[in-house]
Amino acid sequence: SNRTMRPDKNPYERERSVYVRNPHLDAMDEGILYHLDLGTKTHNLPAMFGDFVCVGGSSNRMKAFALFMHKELGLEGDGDDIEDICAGTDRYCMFKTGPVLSLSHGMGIPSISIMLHELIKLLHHARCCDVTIIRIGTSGGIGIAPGSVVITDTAVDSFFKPRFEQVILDNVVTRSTELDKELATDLFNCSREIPNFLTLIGHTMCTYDFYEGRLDGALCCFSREKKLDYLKRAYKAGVRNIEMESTVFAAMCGLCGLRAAVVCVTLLDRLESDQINLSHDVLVEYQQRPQLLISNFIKKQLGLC
Ligand code: R2B
Ligand code: URA
Repeated sequence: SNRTMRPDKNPYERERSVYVRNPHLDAMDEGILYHLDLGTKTHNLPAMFGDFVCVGGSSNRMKAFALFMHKELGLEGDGDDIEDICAGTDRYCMFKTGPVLSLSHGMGIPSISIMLHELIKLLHHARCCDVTIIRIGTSGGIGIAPGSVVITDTAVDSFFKPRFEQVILDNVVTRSTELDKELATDLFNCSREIPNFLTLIGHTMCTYDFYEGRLDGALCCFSREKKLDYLKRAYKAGVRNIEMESTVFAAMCGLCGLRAAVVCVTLLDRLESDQINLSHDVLVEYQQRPQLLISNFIKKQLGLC
């Protein structure tokens, strides 16, 4: 395999396989990854190996990240000819630059969950070991300056609990949402070398909707005071930002043996406002912050800096 050594890792630690936890899969004669437009019979999946997987909501941003990594890793060419591996579908996009796979996941729990099922099967078919997966995204901050980057230690639900409730048939199954603490610490240590913006470790709250907890949606049935009271309780419980994918991401990666992290920039302080009124340029620069941190981390892991 073209797996790279993590220089700071105990070499005797067993490689972590990617587990699919589904006894039916082995009996299937072909594995079709429908929303990625890939399959075991049509593609040589082991050749698409990736040590690092980075996922994020928007397809353009994940393409930009792939091009940025191409440059940062000093790969040949300008990367302009980089191809979308999932070009046959417009549900998600996927790019590979060196050992880094960059994928989009859309917005919200259902969208990222569909992508993760297929990505995890892809990593399984590709016989990947020791995969590090990082979600780089945007979020709303609580009590921190806009533009700060939050590395999630634990993803929590709207009740500030580290759990994800998945409806399976007509049962509710509760899954844990702990993330890899060592990876979060490694990332935080990397951030110390990037002085341009504040990075911190905190809990991330994952909601089922963008607008229902805000004052600026099409529907709202609570007062500004009630909203602030809730967000202050969230802050007290250790929550520093809000987004819409972290709980299911943490739960699925945890169950399937992927070392996972969530790194999101905050676009506003939700204690101050709900409307995102950043200029296009500032928004673009903010969204590059998690990318900068992750590229630094990956280069370190590869022994390139
Ligand atoms: C953060 O930003 C998106 C909504 O604007 C959503 O995907 C998320 O989690
Ligand atoms: N993304 C979210 O989920 N919430 C915000 O407030 C901003 C971005």
